[in-house]
Amino acid sequence: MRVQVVIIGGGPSGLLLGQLLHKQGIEAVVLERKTKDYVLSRIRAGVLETGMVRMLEEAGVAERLHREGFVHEGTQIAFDDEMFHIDFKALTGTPVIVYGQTEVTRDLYEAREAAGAKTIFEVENVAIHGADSDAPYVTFDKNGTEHRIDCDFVAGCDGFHGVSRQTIPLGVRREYEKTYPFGWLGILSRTRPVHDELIYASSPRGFALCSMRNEKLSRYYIQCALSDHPGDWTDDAFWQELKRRIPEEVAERLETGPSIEKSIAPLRSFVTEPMRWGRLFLCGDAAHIVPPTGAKGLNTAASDVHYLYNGLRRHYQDGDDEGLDRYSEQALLRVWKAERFSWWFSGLLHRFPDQSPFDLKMQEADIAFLRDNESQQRAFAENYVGLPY
Ligand code: FAS
Ligand code: PHB
Repeated sequence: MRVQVVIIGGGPSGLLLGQLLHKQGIEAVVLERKTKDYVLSRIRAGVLETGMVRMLEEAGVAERLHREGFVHEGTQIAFDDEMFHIDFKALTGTPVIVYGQTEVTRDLYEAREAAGAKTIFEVENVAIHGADSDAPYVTFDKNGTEHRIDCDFVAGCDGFHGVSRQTIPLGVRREYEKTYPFGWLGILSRTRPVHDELIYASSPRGFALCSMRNEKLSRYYIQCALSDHPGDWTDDAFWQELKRRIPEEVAERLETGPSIEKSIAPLRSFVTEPMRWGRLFLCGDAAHIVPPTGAKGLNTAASDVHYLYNGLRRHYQDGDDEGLDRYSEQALLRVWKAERFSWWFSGLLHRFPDQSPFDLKMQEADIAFLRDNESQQRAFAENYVGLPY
């Protein structure tokens, strides 16, 4: 088998890239380790930057997003029993859209199937060969048979635990990592969201986030110990802890109910450089990870896809390789700004085990400065709604 581009990974990065390439007549096959149902069972991001929305519109998969997504013109920041609003629309002219990553992925799969584009699920032992040559190819096992696909390029969209990043030799790769001494315990519940905007809350007991998927589906997170397991938390214990971390007047109107999903995500900042090695290009979580505080994970994957898609399009349509040659440098410029914002916002709102009283005073002063200073709010809003591509 031969295609122009092999895309490893059938998450949002791989599917968005595949859909954009398909619309330009560039043939790509997606190799996915899991089943489609498994991919769609993962509950992850919830907030889309305008840039990502534009990418989904360009891919022709934004119709349901615009019908069912929630336009949010700002967010709430709560600390102790106080809460203030940051007005994205007034400060930047731009909103964000709340629409779950699961739905984005579902829309992309539906479009891919409608287009008759090839996705191979439940592949095993994927290996990339000759990435630093002019004739790369990918091998994988499916139902006990080894297969080979020859191609022009390989897009590594296989997430943090994938094979693509590991294919780049250690002597070539530079990795930067910061781990956080806590995780996020998240639940999904068929309850009415407690507020019509997201609430990012900092309290002496730790961070909490009140989010949503629709008018009857809420998504909540609380900072938890790395040693915690979802089974350690009953629904009631979660609700009681969440109420302790958000302002009293909000807690009083919190609608509780059974969790339909409960999981813990570790927090990590991670970047690998370069994001290209020969004819292998890394996209999304395969190249970088952010703590979810700033809602940048999925959205930074989208800007990687924007750069790579346009580089490939110009290669095939204009014989121009500048976009591909500049891909890593261009993508990393935006990646590091997303890393910085996510790291800063996580440091602002979470409680760290080794924090000194002085550190706490700095956090309080930082939050108060964000509350009181318009230029700080504008800088926050510009980062949150998404820096330019
Ligand atoms: P993904 O990891 O989504 O997709 C990679 C795909 O590649 C997967 O389907 C995987 O099965 C497949 N794969 C892996 N290895 C393979 C192989 N060898 N062969 C074939 N296929 C392979 N971001 C936010 O903005 N907000 C959040 O709240 C948030 N919560 C998160 C919670 C968790 C637990 C995780 C892990 C991430 C979270 N993220 C969040 C970040 C997340 O949304 C990612 O940024 C987003 O999924 C990136 O998409 P992809 O790059 O496609 O990677
Ligand atoms: C979510 O709704 O899952 C969500 C929203 C904003 C974040 C992280 C997660 O920063």
